[in-house]
Amino acid sequence: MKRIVTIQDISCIGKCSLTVALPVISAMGVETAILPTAVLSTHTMFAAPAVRDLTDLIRPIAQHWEREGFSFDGIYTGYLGSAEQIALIKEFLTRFRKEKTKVILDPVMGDGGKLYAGFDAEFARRMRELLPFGDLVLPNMTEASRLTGLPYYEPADPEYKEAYVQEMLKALAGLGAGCPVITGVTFSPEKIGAYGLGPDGFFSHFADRLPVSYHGTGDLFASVCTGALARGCSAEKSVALAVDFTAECIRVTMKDPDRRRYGVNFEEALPWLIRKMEHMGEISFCG
Ligand code: PXL
Repeated sequence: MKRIVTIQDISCIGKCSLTVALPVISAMGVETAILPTAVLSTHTMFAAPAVRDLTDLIRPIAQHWEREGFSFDGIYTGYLGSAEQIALIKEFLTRFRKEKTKVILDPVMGDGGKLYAGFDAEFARRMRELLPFGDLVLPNMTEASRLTGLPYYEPADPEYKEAYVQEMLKALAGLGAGCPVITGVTFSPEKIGAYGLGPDGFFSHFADRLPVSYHGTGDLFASVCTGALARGCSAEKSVALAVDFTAECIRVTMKDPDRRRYGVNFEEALPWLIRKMEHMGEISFCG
């Protein structure tokens, strides 16, 4: 069985970061080790969460794992709370990234053109330094714009065209990102998906767009990509599965009259993901 480690916070309520990554990647048949960077009562879209920062524990955990000789087939980083944590993650990647290790970077910083609470331009500059470690880099448009310095446009803006998305991807690749994939890309009211730049050129995958937006879908997306890559899928197939699963989670959530105002009902869609995986390859998961 493959083993990955995911490095991000625990938001106790809010359905994001580790409370999404751990169940989803485990359900995909991949051992999921965690390196929690902080514990928050909720994610930061709620007002004034209680926070315990765990920056001081990152290096001792890494040192212990090194003494024990643990290794990882994948390393997936998500929300990081400070420039200091980014520096420690760089150190971690340098220690634990081996020839066959896939590194999945989700440079969580913002959405809708704005940075999340607590982040600034300096943080974005430091996040840029992680890009050369990434085999699959998964920003949304807001994050891609902050990483590259290119302007942010809303899908309704006339400048938001396929050529703009491609320019953003080339700029990310120019900063060293292995296979940049921008999430939440949309060129029509009916479809939304992901657009990437791999070794064979541009690729994209879209699903039906529902007239809603939920927090935590970026974390779901990155988790499915991580599980699929660990199970031997190509970046393209992993991204397509992640787009379809995210859309399925939103569909399921919309049907729930008691749905939360945060997060999606991914738990109810996990059987869909497992069924889908069974159909993706006879011999190995992604043959
Ligand atoms: O979903 C990304 C995320 C993860 N962790 C924390 C967050 C956010 C986004 O706001 O606040 C703590």
